Amino acid sequence: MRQARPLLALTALALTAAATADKVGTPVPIGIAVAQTSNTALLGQEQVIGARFAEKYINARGGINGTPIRLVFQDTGGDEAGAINAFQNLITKDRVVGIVGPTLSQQAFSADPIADRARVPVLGPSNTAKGIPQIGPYVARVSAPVSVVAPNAVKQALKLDPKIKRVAVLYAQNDAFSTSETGTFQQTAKDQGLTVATVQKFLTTDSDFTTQVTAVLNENVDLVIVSGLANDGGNLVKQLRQLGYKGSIIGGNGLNTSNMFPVCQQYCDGIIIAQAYSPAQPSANNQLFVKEYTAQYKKAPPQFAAQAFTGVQVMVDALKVLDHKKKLGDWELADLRTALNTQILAGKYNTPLGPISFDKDGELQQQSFYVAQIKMKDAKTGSFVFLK
Ligand code: 1QQ
Repeated sequence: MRQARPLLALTALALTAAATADKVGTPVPIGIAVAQTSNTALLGQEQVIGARFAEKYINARGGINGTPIRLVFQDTGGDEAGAINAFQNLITKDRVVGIVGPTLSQQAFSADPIADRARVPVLGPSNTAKGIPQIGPYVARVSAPVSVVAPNAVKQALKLDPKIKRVAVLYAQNDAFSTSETGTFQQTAKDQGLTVATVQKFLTTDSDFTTQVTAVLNENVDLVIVSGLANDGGNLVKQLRQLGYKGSIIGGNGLNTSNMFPVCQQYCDGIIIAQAYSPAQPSANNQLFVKEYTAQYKKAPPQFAAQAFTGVQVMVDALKVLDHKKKLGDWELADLRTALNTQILAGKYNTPLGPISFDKDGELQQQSFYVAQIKMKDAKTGSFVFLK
């Protein structure tokens, strides 16, 4: 009983705060819930950079019609519990108007329903599994689904090597994105007339892939397709090469970061990865974004940074419209969250991804997709080279 008292007091305090502070804060708080720790941070780090850059870029241009934005970061870590905790903090403690996050689809299927029930709009910056926008009316995404992005990699691999016939497909069975993406890869391979010689499973927590690699080598395939995350995927590619695999390799979206280079080192060389973003996308908005990003970070923006930037931009563009109807500081927070969700889905946006909009479910409508290939200079340094 003695231990329960401070808890009760805290709860009472929190309730009082929620009851009184129901107007929208200024600067306007926007939540960013991505992985800043765990292996998933290999992917989340680029999202932190993209979001931070958006905050600076947008506030330098007057924020929301003169009112600055303030990003509130909550680390999701790499699992569902971390994402749920981050979302709950953003919704009830930080009182954000909307959330850009989480990093993984696996996390989104657990955390997004919480925001949906609280009527807080969520924009997935990198959730590409089938079914994400269908989680609920408050869930949309700026990351195109695997069904649209992944087939481009297979077509490009066949362009580079038209003799490819036999394929091995591997995927992380404990990850929602990986199981979704492998479905698309396997279907695309069949549609392209390829033989799926073997399908191998692993876990995102695995580090030894001897069993899977041996099975692949036994099948004499000329293409291997990997759906996993950055650390497991990087180690898998490395062990494939070390044990003698010489053919083509496609990596899925979970391998789509230069933060994987320290994992697979020189063995990353040649991996083909489909892209939902290209620095060469010709819109004026993207070219200005690329120019300023490159000036600050001395390299072109990677996909996850561009998508996180886009998530923040979409929230801000929608808030600008609402602010014209009624000054943001005069809105009740709950009303603004609901209006923001409606406005996000109604708008058209000129972003680094090109012109985008959403369908009624919150699914992204985007026009152009790309494919890149990793080129390693040595064991440490490499780059993504966009293919024609
Ligand atoms: C998802 C993904 C991740 C690999 C992106 C970080 O696409 O979980 O949906």
